[in-house]
Amino acid sequence: MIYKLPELQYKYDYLEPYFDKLTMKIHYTIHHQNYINNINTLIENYTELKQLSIEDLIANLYKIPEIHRTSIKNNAGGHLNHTMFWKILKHNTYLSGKLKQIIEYNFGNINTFQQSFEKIALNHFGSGWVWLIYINNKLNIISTNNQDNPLMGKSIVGINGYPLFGLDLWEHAYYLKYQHNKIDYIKSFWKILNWDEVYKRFKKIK
Ligand code: MN3
Repeated sequence: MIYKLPELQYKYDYLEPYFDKLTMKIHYTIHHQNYINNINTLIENYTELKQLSIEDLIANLYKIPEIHRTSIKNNAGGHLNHTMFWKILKHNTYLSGKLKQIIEYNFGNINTFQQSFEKIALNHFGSGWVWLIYINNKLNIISTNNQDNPLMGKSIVGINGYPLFGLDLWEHAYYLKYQHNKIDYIKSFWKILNWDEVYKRFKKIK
């Protein structure tokens, strides 16, 4: 399988004023494309890996010889994380139904949930992602380093769970518009989080 940049379902300026046009363009056409180019080069000589979907590839990292394991993990993670990220961004969607109930059940209320998410995101040191993960009716907020994804499993991210959504905490995701004001970037995410897509992910795993 040759991994390809997934089509963006909107224009680079669609997420304005929260995520700016130039950041989106660079993030999608340069950063995401680079992860894809790298992973395609890295797996060129591994016939058995070439047949795997990106999800299956990151769930089977232990099968990869150590010499290439970290670089495959980083670039496959980068591709998978960004593929999810573009899809979970949309204006004017709302949290409702069973997902709203389970968030309230786990965190008390939506406000507390959002504050916890923001705090973990803000306190994450260096590059990484913050996630809402689901396992057996339980939700957790975690942050991971670099391009690690919760689907890589406990041995890599310290906990098991399916990622319902994640926010990119790399400076390339926000620095042009927000500079050092990382908290403003994090808070802007709530304005464009696509709850409809998150609900689909929730229903798929439940
Ligand atoms: Mn990124």
